[in-house]
Amino acid sequence: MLVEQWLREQCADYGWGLGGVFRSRGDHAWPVIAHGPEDLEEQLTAGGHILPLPKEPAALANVLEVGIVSFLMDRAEDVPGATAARGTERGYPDVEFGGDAFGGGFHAVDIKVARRAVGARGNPLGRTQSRITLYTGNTYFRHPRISFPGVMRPFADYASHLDVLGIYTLDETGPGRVADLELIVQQPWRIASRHRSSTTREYIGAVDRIEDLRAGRGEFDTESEFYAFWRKFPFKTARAVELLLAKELDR
Ligand SMILES: [Ca+2]
Repeated sequence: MLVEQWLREQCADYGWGLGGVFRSRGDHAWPVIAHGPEDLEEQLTAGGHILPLPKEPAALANVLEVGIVSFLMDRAEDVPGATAARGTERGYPDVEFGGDAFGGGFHAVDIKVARRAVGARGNPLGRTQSRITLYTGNTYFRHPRISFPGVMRPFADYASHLDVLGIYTLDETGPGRVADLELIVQQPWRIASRHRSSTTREYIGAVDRIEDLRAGRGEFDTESEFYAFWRKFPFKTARAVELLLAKELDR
């Protein structure tokens, strides 16, 4: 079974389902009897148990990522002969899958969450508000045979790399903040641009038109062209790389 295909099938079933932050103290009579998920949500909201999720993009993205990773790990548990392991908070990847079910080897899966850009009147502009970051360019990606802190194994040891993109519209009114969540599964090189995603950090950026992300229509014709371009890109040398080099030179 191909991981990419499996991920697409799971993501098609994903419902956001996080309605806010739960606060244990509320203001209502006990016991609470609910007749279904909507009724429960209504009663919890009216009873003062639900606080809104943060609107700040990085914070909200983090909550979304945790939800998506947990969902995929649960799904992998149901697949005989599959393994799943969660990555570190700031490392790469967010989760890795392995086992005979996926053809052996390890598969890196990273979750990237992006907000839809909207115009002044709330009209969708068909692109993400900022470019999705595909990789940090000057560490594990630049030196694929080296083990870096926070990275589960050297980049080149993965049989495949896949991204799950979560594209949403910010909902200012609801406590869940997320509307129209769309999940897209792509190989990173297929949605890569030739632009950085940050002017200050060493980040490789994706194309920003949502239609292109959906179709896997990036700015490179082949995977090797993508790697050649971005591994030659004049990023700053990372501190972790300097330390590794110094250690080698002083041996
Ligand atoms: Ca991520």
